Amino acid sequence: MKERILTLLQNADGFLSGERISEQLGVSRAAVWKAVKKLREEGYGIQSVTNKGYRLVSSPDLLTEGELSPLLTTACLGRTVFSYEVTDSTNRRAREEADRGAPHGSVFFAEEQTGGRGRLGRAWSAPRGEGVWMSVLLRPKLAPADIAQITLLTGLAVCDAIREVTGLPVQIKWPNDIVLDGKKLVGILTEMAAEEDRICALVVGIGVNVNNPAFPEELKDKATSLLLATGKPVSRKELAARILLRLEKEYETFLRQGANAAFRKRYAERCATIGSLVKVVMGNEEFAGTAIGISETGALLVQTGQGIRAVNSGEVSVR
Ligand code: BT5
Repeated sequence: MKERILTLLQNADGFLSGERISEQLGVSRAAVWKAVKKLREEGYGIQSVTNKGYRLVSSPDLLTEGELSPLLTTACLGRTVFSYEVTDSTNRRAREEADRGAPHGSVFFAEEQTGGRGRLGRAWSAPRGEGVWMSVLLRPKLAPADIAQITLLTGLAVCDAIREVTGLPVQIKWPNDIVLDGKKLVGILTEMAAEEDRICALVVGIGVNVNNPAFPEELKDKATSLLLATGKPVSRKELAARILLRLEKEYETFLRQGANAAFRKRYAERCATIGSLVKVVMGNEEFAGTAIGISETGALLVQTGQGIRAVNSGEVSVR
């Protein structure tokens, strides 16, 4: 009901009388008034003038279907939206809904995550309303080995989307971070549900620090946000719409061409790790070298004194 009134107001050219709304939706004037009150509580600016009716004057920066869909230009990603005020982790929610049959391209947003996840059981800080905390459900016809590439192409998509919206020279830190001046702005967590050698569902979790005014003590020196970098608030819904468009393009190109030379070149141009001296820790082993590129399977290629090593996983730090 509330959503239907919002759509009417969004599409109206000026004022819409309470009578028209109640007629169109087949509900009482009192019900219209109650829904308008609820929308105002959510942050919508709705003007009401006697004898004229209601007019939408401003909308909050919410990651909901109603706010996102007018901005979306994708064919598929974000056409089904799940929005939560508070949840533990959008990645967990996405996996749950994937089991219940949610379609390819579904997107899960939370205003706040109480159990946001990073890799290897690490935690992701996701305070209320400050970032884009989202997960995208993909149902690709790919082998589990291709999952690394999905993380890389997501990094490239998010990096380009942030550059387009803010103009900031953000860069990728292989494999799953986006950084600005050496501080972490975005983390990506790709998880999958696979059966034998087939991926059933892939959940791509993306956490972007957007309007965080500050960070907890333990993150203060290593994290940053778009607000801290630009000095002004950035629209989360516009950024989310742009990320989805870029991600859809990268994903479709990957399905057609794989991680071909053109992709690897574009990735290298955006990647702060490539061209740097790095230290790699893989299990008990530790070595240093110069990162020179990525392989066709998404591994980081490191030139060492003993030749080129391909790093599939492990901790890589820029020296
Ligand atoms: C990541 O892990 O960077 C992946 C983060 C993915 C988060 C998204 S949010 C939506 C979706 N739902 C989820 O539950 N997760 C995804 P990793 O590379 O392991 O980095 C984790 C480390 O980053 C932590 O141990 C902290 O040191 C640091 N960290 C935590 N929160 C941060 C934040 N908001 N900004 C910058 N750094 C942070």
